[in-house]
Order: sequence, then C-alpha cells, then structure tokens
Amino acid sequence: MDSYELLTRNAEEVVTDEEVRDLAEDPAGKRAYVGYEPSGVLHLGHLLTANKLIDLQDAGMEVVILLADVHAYLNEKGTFEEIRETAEQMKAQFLAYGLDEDNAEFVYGSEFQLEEEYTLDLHHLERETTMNRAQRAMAEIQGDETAKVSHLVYPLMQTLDIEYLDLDLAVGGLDQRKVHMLAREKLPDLEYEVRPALHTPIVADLTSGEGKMSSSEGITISMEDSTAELEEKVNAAFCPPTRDPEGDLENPVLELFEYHVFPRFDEIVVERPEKYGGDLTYEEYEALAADLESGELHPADAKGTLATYLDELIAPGREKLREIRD
Ligand code: IYR
Repeated sequence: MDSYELLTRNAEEVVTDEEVRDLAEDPAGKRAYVGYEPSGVLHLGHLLTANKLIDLQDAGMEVVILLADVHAYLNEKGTFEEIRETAEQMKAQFLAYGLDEDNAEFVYGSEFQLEEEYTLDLHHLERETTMNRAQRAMAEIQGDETAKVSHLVYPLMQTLDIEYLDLDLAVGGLDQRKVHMLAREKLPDLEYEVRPALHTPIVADLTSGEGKMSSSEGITISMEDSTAELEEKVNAAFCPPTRDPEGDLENPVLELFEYHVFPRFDEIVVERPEKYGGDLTYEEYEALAADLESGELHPADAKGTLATYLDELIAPGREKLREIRD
C-alpha cells in the first residue's frame, strides 16, 4: 500500500485531497494529531481514530495524542483532578492497544493551553468569531445540552491546538469536522497556516444499525469488556445479510470488520466444521462482505469470528486496566 492509500484508507472525508496528497509525497517525520477528552476506559470510538494513527505511524509520521484535559473540563466531564487521573489511564490503554511508543507523543492540553501567548491568541479568535459560528462548530460534540460560554470557547481552543502543537495534519471522527472547518477558516486571521484534516467514519449503533455508537447511548464495546460480555454484545448485534437493506441502515458487524479488524490483521479465518463447508480465509474486507451478502457466510459465523478478533485487539488494554486498578 502506498503512503497516500495508507493515510486515507477508511477515512470518510479528506480535507482537502490535494493537501493530503502533498503530505503523502513525503510523510516521514510529519506530525499528525488526535485529541481526546480523557475518560477512564477506551471504547471502539477511540480505537477507530487510534487505528488511523497506527496507519500514519506505519507511513512514517509522528503522532501526537492530545489528552484534552482543559476541553473535558470545559465540557463538564468532572473535576480537573479526576480528569487528569483518567487521562493517565487512557494513555496506558492506547499504548497497550499498539501505538508505537517511539513515534507517539502524549501531551496534556493544560501543558500549553494556559500560557499567556495561547490565551491572548484565544481572545483574538474570540473577537474574530461570532457566537453563532462557534455554536454551530460544537453542535455534534456537545449533543443536546444548552450551550454555555464554555462550549463556545471549546472549538476556538481546538482550533489553536492545531497551531500550537505544530501539526501537519488533524485527525478526528466525522463529528469533529465542523471544528476543523472553523480552524481552516480562522487560523489565517491570526496569520497561521491552514492544515489538512482527515475524518474517520462514525460507526452505527450495534443493535439497531442507526445513528452513532458511543459510550453514553446504546451499546458499545470497550476495553473493560470481558470476553463473555464482548461475545454477548456482538451476538446481539444487528446483522442483516445485505449491507444496506433499506438505504439508511448500516450493518454494524460489517463496519467493525472493515474499520477495526481488517486494518489490524493480515488475514481473517472464519472457523467452521467441515460439514458446514470448512474454514474460510479472507485477506480483504470486500471478500467477506460479498460472502455475507451471497449467503456463503452465515451471520452467526461472522459474529463469532468478529468477537474473537475484537477480543484479541482489546485484550492487552483490558489487562492494563486491571493492573492500574489493582
Ligand atoms: N473535540 C474532541 C476533543 C478534542 C480534540 C482535539 I483534535 C482538540 O484539539 C481538543 C479536543 C472530542 O470531541 O472528544
């Protein structure tokens, strides 16, 4: 796979394609980042962007993981102390998951976001941005809560992070796109450069195939799940034999294969007794999806296999969490 393919595989959106193509010409040593509001336990949402960071490391880039403690504080995720503690746990789980420690820099937001220069730049951005514009940028991150002033400051700080962390690429889930668009529009007002962004898809809710899978609503799989819990969740997942039966529902089982399993394993083996046709081996997601659609692969076998591979992916993080908590 060439650098451009590695940078963009499984990305739902690339802003702009031309800028990412330029970056892919010479990715060695270039810096990409994802920011996370610290929470104690990683779930599949975090791991989707982590998979992209692993792709970027494989392409030779350095990755920066922003443990966005000040952002979590602005978004009312706990006391500052609590947030710092969960950030440490988050870092340990990311490393256990497989990020290469030699090419990963973990930075706390509070290390640079409380400095005078950053604060003055923030106030400058506040003068350049209408409340309406900031609120729109936050809509998908903030959910249904009533907007507070902190929610308006939040996207402006996220904008500045791109400059202050000296980045060449911003990465995030599709829910971050409006903030990245705001950054592209506003950084030049402060005479800072515009950087490209990559957005990963939002995986559908496991049981319904609708909306987004998150930790707060619906069911998600996390580093905390035991093998048995994980199997139970995957077995209960919505898995119609075709990917998109009515046009607006996703098949979360296929999405998890595509975004979580295939990027991390060279081949996937579906174990089946001889009387049901014997083992199936896949090197590419498309072949597995086609077999599910044609009926060659039964949804129950697909789910069993998915649970086994997901379990292998989360096992080191689960172990780490256990160590931290003991
Ligand atoms: N908005 C992210 C957290 C976050 C991301 C970046 I990239 C930052 O520079 C700061 C915060 C979230 O929704 O989790």
